[in-house]
Amino acid sequence: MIPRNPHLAALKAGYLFPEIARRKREFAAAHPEDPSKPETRIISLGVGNTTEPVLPRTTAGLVEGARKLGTVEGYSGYQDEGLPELRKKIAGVFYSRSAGPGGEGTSPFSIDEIFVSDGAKCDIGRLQLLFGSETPAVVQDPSYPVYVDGSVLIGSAGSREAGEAGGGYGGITYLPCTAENQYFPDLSLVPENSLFYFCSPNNPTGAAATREQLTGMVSAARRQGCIIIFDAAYSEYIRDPALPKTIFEIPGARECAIEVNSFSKPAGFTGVRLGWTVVPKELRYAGGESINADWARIAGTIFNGASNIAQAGGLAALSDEGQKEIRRLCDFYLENAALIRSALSKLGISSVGGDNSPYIWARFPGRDSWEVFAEILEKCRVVTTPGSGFGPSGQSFIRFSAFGHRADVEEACRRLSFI
Ligand code: PGU
Repeated sequence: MIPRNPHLAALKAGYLFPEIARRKREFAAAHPEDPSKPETRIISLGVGNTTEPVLPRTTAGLVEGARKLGTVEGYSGYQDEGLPELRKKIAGVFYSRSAGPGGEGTSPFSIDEIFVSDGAKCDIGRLQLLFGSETPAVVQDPSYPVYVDGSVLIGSAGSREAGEAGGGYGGITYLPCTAENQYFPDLSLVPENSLFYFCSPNNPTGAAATREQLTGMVSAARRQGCIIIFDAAYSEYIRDPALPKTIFEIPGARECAIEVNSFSKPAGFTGVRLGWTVVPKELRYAGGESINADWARIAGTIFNGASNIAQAGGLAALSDEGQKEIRRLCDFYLENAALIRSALSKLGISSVGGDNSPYIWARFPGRDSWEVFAEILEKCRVVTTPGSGFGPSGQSFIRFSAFGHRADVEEACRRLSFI
């Protein structure tokens, strides 16, 4: 018989979000909802899954994309790195300094530096193939669990405290991001020649890094020979104009950063599946080889491109009208976030986030996160995410997601007074 991949054994028991879904199912089975009593209905502010319908211009793009497939002239097959028009549009809309809504100033990126994907999570998994198991990984603690789990799967297993030396495997370093450091890590702890996963606006803390912080991070990465994997999945939630929306606003980032992004959270594409990754041509390995060329090789070998229907929807979402829709959708969720923060504050529970991100990070000093999760589920019938699921520094925190129908969020806020 064939042995199990040993890296699978190094993973923590289950992925965080299915574990939450399991506990919710268990609770629902023990406490069935009574349709005549709305207060018994379970409301989910757990997994960050969008809830509002895709808006009209974007929907029309999806429909048109499907319709074209049914015609001889409009039919298309494999797209590999993505529709050239979409890659050009992404380069123009997200990376031109001069671009306003729908505008495409001169992009610093050519279309062969923009790779369209089926989502940021999928690309984070595939990106790890570029570097192999000997490369140390560094993560913000707390952080989106895919960075750690993906690194474990590739063989970087075994974690160590920040600053400690590794051995054999690359190792994973956790950089605490706590109230004491305003949720931004101590960059002096970043090990040399490591892969630095960084998410801003952050999941789960909601912290959006400032230009000064990111400038410090780019210089630290260049000094230390690191590559930053910058996850900008929530960049469209940034409302403070002083905050950078992409790592490529920082001079020098082209030599040390890869950026992943997604249509999931801004356009409601969590189920449609569409994202992109930017791999600048300047990026090199220690031996001088091109990382961009290898990424094209990997994409061509184990990925056959995003759905052409999703890409037609993405193109529509980036039209002038589509971008207004994105803004509207993000504003709606940010209003939810404000309601949640205000409800928590009235209860004397301190929280951060929610102003430039759809997550609220609430502190329950001295408590175990899973215990608070269970208490909120039992007393309020509201599903949340326990902070400890995002890393050791998440202990005693709860993440509230602002993705929900307005009436559900209002009802959840009302019920929070039961804790
Ligand atoms: N990057 C970050 C930082 C995320 O929080 C998420 C989703 C993704 C990427 C995924 O992007 P896609 O383009 O849709 O692949 N985070 C959600 C969903 C949970 C999950 O397992 O992906 C969350 O609740 O954290």
